[in-house]
Amino acid sequence: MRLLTKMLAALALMLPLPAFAQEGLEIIGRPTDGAYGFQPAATELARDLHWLDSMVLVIITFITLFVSALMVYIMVRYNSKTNKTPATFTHNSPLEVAWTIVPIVILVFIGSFSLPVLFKQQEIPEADITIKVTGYQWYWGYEYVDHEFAFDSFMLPREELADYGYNDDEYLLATDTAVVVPVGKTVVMQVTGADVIHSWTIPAFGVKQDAVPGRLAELWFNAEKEGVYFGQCSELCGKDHAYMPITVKVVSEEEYQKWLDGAIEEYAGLPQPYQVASAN
Ligand SMILES: [Cu+2]
Repeated sequence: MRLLTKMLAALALMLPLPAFAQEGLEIIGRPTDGAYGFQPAATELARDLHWLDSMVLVIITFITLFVSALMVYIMVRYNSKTNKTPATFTHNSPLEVAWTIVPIVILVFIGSFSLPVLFKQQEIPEADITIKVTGYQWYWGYEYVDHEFAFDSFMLPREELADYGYNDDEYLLATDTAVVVPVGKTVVMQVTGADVIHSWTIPAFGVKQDAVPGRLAELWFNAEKEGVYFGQCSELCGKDHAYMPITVKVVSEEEYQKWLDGAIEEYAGLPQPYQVASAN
């Protein structure tokens, strides 16, 4: 009996404890079968993107309807039956000026809304938490640079989902370890690749960044709601590209501190910088 207790205790120590931080967390950022449109926005950046998308969609709809109506009108009014003697002129200066100026005005109008959104994404604010993420063939590595620990994150095989508290339909989304961040804090992700180009994204946060070997790009987000959010590698990176998902858990500050203490204990010291062995 004592042996069994000891064995169970040893087994418990081997389990990746921080992976269980999603207990009681709602799964928010995930694709929905048969749905279209965006996942619910969990950051200001994502809300901006959704608004921009709706605004551009309205403009596109008007342009499409206008052009279609013009084409139909011309087909009906100027076909060879109804218009036996076609006009022979080749230029109409006022018309040409109009169809040059009007699209310019429309593009400048769209740009005046899209550029501020782009700048908001690309101007990286002061970080509360900095995490370096490295894309590997075919998994992600995370380094909490402020606390000098790192861990890798692999997709969970179907038969292990339940062990980690996930449902069967979270297959291809859930990972063994997850990026854990506190709610309402500015997180800066430094994104790079170790072998080929990968791309790190969480759709509900409105962020996506190519992970290019030899370059360190940055993205930032400030998640507004506690929950579990999923993403998937978004740059074709080889045969297992579809099997390197991303899991981010947004938790309360208190939960984060608890997780951090456990994670530091479990992962501290990784990756080790090269050290020359001491002579004594
Ligand atoms: Cu990939």
